[in-house]
Amino acid sequence: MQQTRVSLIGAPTDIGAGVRGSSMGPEALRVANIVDALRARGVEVEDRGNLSGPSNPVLPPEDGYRHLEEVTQWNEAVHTAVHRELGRGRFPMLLGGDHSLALGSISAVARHCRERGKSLRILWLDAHADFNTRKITPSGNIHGMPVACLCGLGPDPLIRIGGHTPAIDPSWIRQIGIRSVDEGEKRLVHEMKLDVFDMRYIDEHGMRQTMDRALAGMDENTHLHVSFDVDFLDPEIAPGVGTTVRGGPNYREAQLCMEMIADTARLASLDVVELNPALDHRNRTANLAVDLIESLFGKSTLMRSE
Ligand SMILES: [Mn+2]
Repeated sequence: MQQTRVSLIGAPTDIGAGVRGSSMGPEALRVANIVDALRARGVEVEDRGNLSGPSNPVLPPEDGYRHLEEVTQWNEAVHTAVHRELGRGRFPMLLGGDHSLALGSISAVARHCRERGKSLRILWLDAHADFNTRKITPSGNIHGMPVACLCGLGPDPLIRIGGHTPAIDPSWIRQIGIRSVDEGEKRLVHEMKLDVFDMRYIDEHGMRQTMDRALAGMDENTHLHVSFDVDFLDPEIAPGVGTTVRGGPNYREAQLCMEMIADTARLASLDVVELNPALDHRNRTANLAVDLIESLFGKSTLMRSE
């Protein structure tokens, strides 16, 4: 098997979030030894350092959006960087930053897949559906909108990133771990027929069956992208995020989720977002994120002989 070649891309901004601090996420992941952990998995790693962009002006919403211009600039930078790494045959790993950055990242992955005739599957690991729009958002924070924007519902500058609107088809997404959805958002998620495995589904069927279903139907031509919002995890194990919602996957469930993704051998790009060191305890959440990323790259907690 060809060696995986990962490029780390730091995007130190909290421009799309309501609570500040995820701008420190990339450095916390580096401090948690993400580079060495990946190398120990036999992965070739290059750290491309951090992208730069506008600072956070901390302004109220304007026409339903907070910081639209700044969010656009950050996402254009992310899009360019992610697309460039994919073109080099490398695995882009976006270290956020808040989840609005998935717009730039996933639009780049989708563009790459169009260019190469690949099909795309996106796993959205999150406590939230991130499917808000201007009309239904309570806050105007764009980190609650990236899935809607990717599906073509959002402000022009954001839905046009990558030059193809919509950037993706809703049928490519599987959302896992969802447990907090705003009222209007719920209706939209149903209208767009998003495939959602919420916590009730995971409680009733277990993580094993959830992942079996979420990963079903891929083949050797599928590019698998994971967008990992750290608030996916239960706050008991992952306190270092700005938007904790109790009742998320525990450590064992999260490990199984990551291991089953690794088993497919299709993972080709990753976002790690919303890690907020300002709210963390001794970098515990960053260490956990790195631990789970190791599992995504094939480190098994189980005694398997295979
Ligand atoms: Mn999110």
